Amino acid sequence: MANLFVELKTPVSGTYQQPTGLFINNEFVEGVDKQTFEVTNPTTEEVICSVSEATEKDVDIAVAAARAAFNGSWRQTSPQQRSILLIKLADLCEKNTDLLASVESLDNGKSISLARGDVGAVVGCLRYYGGWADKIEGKTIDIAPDMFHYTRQEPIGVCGQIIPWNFPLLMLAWKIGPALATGNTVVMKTAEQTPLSGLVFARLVKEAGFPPGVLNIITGFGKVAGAAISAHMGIDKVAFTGSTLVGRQVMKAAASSNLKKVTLELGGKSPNIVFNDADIEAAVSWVNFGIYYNHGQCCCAGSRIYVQEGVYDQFVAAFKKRAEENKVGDPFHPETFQGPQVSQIQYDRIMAYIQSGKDQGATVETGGGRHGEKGYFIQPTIFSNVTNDMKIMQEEIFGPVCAISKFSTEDDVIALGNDSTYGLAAAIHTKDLNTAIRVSNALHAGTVWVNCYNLLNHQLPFGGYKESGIGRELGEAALANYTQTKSVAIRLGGPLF
Ligand code: TXE
Repeated sequence: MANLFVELKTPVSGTYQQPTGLFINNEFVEGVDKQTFEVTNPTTEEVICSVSEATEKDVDIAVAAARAAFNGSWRQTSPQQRSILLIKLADLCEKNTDLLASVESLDNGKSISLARGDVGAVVGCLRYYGGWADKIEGKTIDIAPDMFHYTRQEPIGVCGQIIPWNFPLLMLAWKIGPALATGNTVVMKTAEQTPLSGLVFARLVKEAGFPPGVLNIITGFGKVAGAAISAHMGIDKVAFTGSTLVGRQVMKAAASSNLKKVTLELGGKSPNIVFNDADIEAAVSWVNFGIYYNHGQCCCAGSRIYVQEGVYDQFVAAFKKRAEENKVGDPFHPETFQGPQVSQIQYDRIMAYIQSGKDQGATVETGGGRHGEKGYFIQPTIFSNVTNDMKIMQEEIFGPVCAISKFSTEDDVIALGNDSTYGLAAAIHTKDLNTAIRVSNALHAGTVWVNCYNLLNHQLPFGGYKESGIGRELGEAALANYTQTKSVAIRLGGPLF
């Protein structure tokens, strides 16, 4: 039997035991084929450790565990007990904030301050859905005096959940929170780039006292384990966050297998609009945060910046200065804002987009190259004089790169803002309430921020219009993704047919 723990060290939490197996039935186990893959530290480009690689056979085992728990122990767990378990898990995450955050920084490259923020959001999300667990209610519907009708909101069953690497722990919490609160069981596949924090989290799942099989966390590749989840006949629902390309594949696999329910949270190319009457200093600050937060690796990143002609020059000069002040470097340094991109592949993709911006004639205001010599670091980059047909204005770059363009009228910017296949988020900076409401109503986006950016909260639904996704995460809205309505009609007497 292989040792499925390895001793690792982080600059913040010191030495800890990192699990490396698949978490199935509350135990860490080797994959059936005993395959493993290497995990790379994006700051140093060195291998951190290897973890188990799940194959189709392991997905089968995890699904069987989740099915047994769904039919057995979890069904017998009352809603109030589910609530207590989720809140206990939140408490354990809070207690282990430094450990979880530092594993996240080590593996993903995000700064330790952002990683601590992520853990805080995980805690809030789990507590919030813990609060919902015993408030899932049906209705009585009065139809006829000799009948009694009511509805029940029942869990869907075994849920497959596939998450990306940009917010490894937070995406996990967003997905398991509503799924477990409503009585489902889960097979979660974390991203191959960032498997470590999910496995540390798995230890806390066991410590919190969840019955075996309720939450299984497996590590592996999308094309193998992810595809096996999407096509599995024993999975009743699949929830996916990732690229639009793979989102389509997940939906196709769901359709051609057992028509499992599908929710998708996909990419974005969100417009961030600055009007002439905006508080420019505040707008600069939010635009900077909107694009460079999490190194631009946000599905809702404000990557298309439209500035009205009266303040264009002033805004561009101030924004350039601000972007150049962002601290890029070692994620474990307390003042770092931007660490490395997650992987060599992402680094190369982003650099190719930067090159395409240069080739298509946009102006590089700042950045446009590598930062430092080692690690996947990219300079905060601003392109100005960008037109809507350019690749950098249309495609999701998912890095610290934004495109600025000038506009004249409100109608113009609404048309430009909506000229995208995506519709995840948008923002408006103005002091005029009428403008704020009119434009936010007109934009095709699932979230609109006014005079701020990236302020997500577990109480507020989040999700995409158009090709940015299907369904909503967070808030009460997410519960609908994980329940199905049963109508019950009881005859109280009356005539026979
Ligand atoms: O995403 P993938 P990648 C966007 C962003 C980024 C691009 C590529 O633009 O540059 O996608 O990133 C699993 N069946 N977003 O390649 O491949 C995979 O293992 C089932 C936006 O990393 O979509 C991982 O767990 N699953 C996004 C997850 O899908 C499959 C966040 C995401 O990987 C699979 C991430 C398959 N065939 C990237 N192939 C957001 N919305 O926030 C892969 N996966």
